[in-house]
Amino acid sequence: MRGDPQPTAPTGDASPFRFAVIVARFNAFVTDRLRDGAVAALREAGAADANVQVIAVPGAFELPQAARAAAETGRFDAVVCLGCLIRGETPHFDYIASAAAHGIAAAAGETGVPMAFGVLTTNTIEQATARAGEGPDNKGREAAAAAIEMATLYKSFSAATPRPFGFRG
Ligand code: INI
Repeated sequence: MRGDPQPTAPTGDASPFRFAVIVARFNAFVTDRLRDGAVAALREAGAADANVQVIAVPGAFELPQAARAAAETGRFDAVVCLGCLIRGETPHFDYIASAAAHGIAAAAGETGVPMAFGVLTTNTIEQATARAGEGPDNKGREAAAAAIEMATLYKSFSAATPRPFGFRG
């Protein structure tokens, strides 16, 4: 229903997959908590520690570059991108936010590796910290759940038997 919080994504089974968790250091007091939420969610869903690689980058602007480079190694089934932009803190908030969102979407489309967008874009520090606390409201957790769901979906595509066009049943 409109206005309701997003439904919790199915947790899924992360055990078959390898994840890159790419974290911007800018606003680390928030992004460290997003990272912790994402890693916890992946572990809770069965990902082995050896299959979760955390990669730091300077800021949100660098997320797409690193996400693409990670995907192109062929070593990851999904990439989780984490960052934090707070509007009052930068005159180029909109440019960085747009570059991050479009860059990550383009990298996912062009590499064929699903990428989750866990980049906070808030007006205040309070709004950012509220989305990076412990528990289900942590947007790093939400991004990790999206990555698991998308990796599972892509795996189902590769396992699917091709059917002739128009086949039903
Ligand atoms: N990067 C962020 O991740 N969040 C910000 O709020 C931010 N501000 O305020 O400028 C920020 N800037 C750095 C940017 O992402 C790049 O790292 C930098 O421009 C070097 O390319």
